[in-house]
Amino acid sequence: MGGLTLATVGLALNETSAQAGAVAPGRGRRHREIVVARMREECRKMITVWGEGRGFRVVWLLEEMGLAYRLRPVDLLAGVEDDAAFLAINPAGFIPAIQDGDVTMVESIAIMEYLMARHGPTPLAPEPRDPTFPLYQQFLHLGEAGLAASLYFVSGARNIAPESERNNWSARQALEVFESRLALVTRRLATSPYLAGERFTAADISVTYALEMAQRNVGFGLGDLERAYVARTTGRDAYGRTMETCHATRAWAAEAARR
Ligand SMILES: N[C@@H](CCC(=O)N[C@@H](CS)C(=O)NCC(=O)O)C(=O)O
Repeated sequence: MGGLTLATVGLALNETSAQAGAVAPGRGRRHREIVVARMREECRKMITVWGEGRGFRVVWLLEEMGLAYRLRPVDLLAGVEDDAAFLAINPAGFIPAIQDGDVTMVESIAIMEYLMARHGPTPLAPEPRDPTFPLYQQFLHLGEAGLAASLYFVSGARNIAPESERNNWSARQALEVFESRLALVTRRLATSPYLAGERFTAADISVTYALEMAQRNVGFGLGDLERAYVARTTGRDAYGRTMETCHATRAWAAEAARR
């Protein structure tokens, strides 16, 4: 399932409109309008992901589940003050957000839980009575609350703060929190290929994103176990398709690789 950007949706509408005329020339404008209206309705029903960043997790999940979606870019670096459409979705101005019909949500992990519950069942989320459920649930949340949230502040200090603040007390504390939580991931990977158990789940999407963030944003050196794990999770077809769709993430990864 390839994601659509809004530009691609526009193109698809134009193509369909042209095709409608080409396939049924006799039926004319009215027929084309009906086809275009149907396409618009299909697009309206499609899940919209606003912004990359942690939105990458959401797109990866959608790709794994084979659900149709479109990605609406949000440029945090340019500033969102003038992006009225986005601020109407999330007045707090952070990404990602999703729209699914009448549902609007933020928080990448909550969004993943919602999508799997509403559009599942899926093997990406073990059932509560499954023996793998407790560790699945733990690592799904640890990926954000323990790892990525801490890294966010290390990254801000290292990449954005004035020189004198780059290694301040809070930045060091955030890095210590990240490293201590990472020890739980390392211990688990010593005995299991994936965090919940033998099978890839959404917990792996959550934690893999944080591990890639550690490498790309702060040049954190992962150990052998984590590196082998990231190679395993990012080797999936759905990850490849997600990278194709997420242009900003691709540019960010390429820039980090050059450094
Ligand atoms: N816990 C949130 C974190 C969201 C977050 O911090 N997003 C970053 C980009 S990945 C952002 O929008 N930062 C700008 C801001 O917080 O204003 C989640 O998992 O979605």
